Amino acid sequence: MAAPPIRKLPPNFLWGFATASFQIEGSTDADGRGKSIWDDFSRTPGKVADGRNGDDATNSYKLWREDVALLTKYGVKTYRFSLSWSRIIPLGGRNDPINPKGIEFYSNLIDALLANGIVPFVTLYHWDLPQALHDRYGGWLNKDEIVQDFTRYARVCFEAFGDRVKYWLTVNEPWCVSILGYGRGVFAPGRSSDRNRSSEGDSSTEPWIVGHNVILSHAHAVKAYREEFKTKQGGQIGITLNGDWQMPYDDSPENVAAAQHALDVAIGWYADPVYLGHYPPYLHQMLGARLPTFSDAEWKVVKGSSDFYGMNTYTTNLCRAGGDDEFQGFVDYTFTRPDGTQLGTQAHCAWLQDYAPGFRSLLNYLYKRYRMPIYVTENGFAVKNESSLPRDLAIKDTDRVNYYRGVTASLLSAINDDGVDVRCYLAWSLLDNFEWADGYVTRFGVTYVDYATQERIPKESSAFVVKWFKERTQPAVPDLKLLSKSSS
Ligand code: GBH
Repeated sequence: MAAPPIRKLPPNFLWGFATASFQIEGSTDADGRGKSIWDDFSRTPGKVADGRNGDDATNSYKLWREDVALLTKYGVKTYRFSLSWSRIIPLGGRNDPINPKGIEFYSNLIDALLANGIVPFVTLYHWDLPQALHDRYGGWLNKDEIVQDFTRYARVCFEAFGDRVKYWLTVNEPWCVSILGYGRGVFAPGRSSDRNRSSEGDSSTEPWIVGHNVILSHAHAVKAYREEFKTKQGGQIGITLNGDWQMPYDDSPENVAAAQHALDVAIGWYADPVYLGHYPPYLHQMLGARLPTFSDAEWKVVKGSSDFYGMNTYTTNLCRAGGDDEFQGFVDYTFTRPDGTQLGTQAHCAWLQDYAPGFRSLLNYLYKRYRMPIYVTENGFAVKNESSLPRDLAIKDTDRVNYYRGVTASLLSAINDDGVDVRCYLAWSLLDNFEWADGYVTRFGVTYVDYATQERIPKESSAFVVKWFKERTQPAVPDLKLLSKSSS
């Protein structure tokens, strides 16, 4: 009997891989780049697990042509990367000079992608704030300054690249920017009330202020795009939020409520203002006067300030009421079910297990609540102990293949059976890279990076993802005009 026909993805579905500037570029002092808050933070002993930093990363500032060749070989439709603010405006501010070399670097990358039929999907901010803005006025803590400086930076990028870039993300994962940078203090700039970790910071107020300021900065960048560029350039712009599926530990009412509280703090904190025009009631209840407020004029800018829902997701948590972690909404996360079994295969990071049904549930939840087309802008898995294996074994990344097999099946069901409007799927990541506070030991790439030589070697997961999407979408079409230009 003939095999049933393969179920397709919608026409024009975008798929590909994602990266971020500080995680791959290296060359932190090349061509007039200014410092970012991750430069010195990652060089400070104790901040990064393996004691390494972002000075080299995957050397993509120098090897970007190899990265484009790899993407071309894979045959992706799109590539998501982020711009380094401090390469483009080394001191970051609205009156500071633009660095032509920074513009040139990204301009060449964009041309090379287009020449190979790859749609550039560009993030403006993936955590590498110019150090000068932090030193000058406290960076994200200072609303009036950061909103203006971020909006000007965004304008410079729309002006320089918007003729060729039609997909923009303003900020990547504001929960991480706020909570990890200004609450737990595990990410740059490393502020926290925990005096073992940081000499400065107030974890009870700063993360909520930073989150608020990120929302407003994002919204003003979108307003600038819509008013000054969109008609001419015709692109789309939005924010992308981290958020894992939160499942009640059991069906007790307090744990069912806990799962919703976890969603409210991880996702609703940002998504409710941007898509619905208010903060989640639970956030008001939890924070009282510590939750900053928007004026009516600000709400007008914030509400509706995203053309799509940008979704980064990795795992599912089982949620139980209680615990003292405000940053999780006073909800305890576990992977251990009431019967003692594990939710799924454990990754190298403690926070990640493979549970594909959660991916489908999250898509359904977000689509029902926010009613926006969804772009999955990150999703991936770090195989346990991958770095301790010789590379010919590491590239046989069966746990990662299984992870992608599960989520792609969930993706297809969400689209075809549940009617969720998903238009893009980006796997994290194109390459193993600088995994922030985890250093280089945790690997998320579908391509292995041998850090001694910077050689890139496709893992089995890349073959799985590529084949799966190629069978369900139309091929990428090179821009022949640009092809001759970029090869000359
Ligand atoms: C993404 O964040 C990032 O955008 C990307 O740069 C990164 O490389 C990738 O994931 C893989 O980590 O409670 O301190 O243990 C994913 C969202 C949210 C995952 C916070 C880890 C737990 C942090 N992250 N979460 S902690």
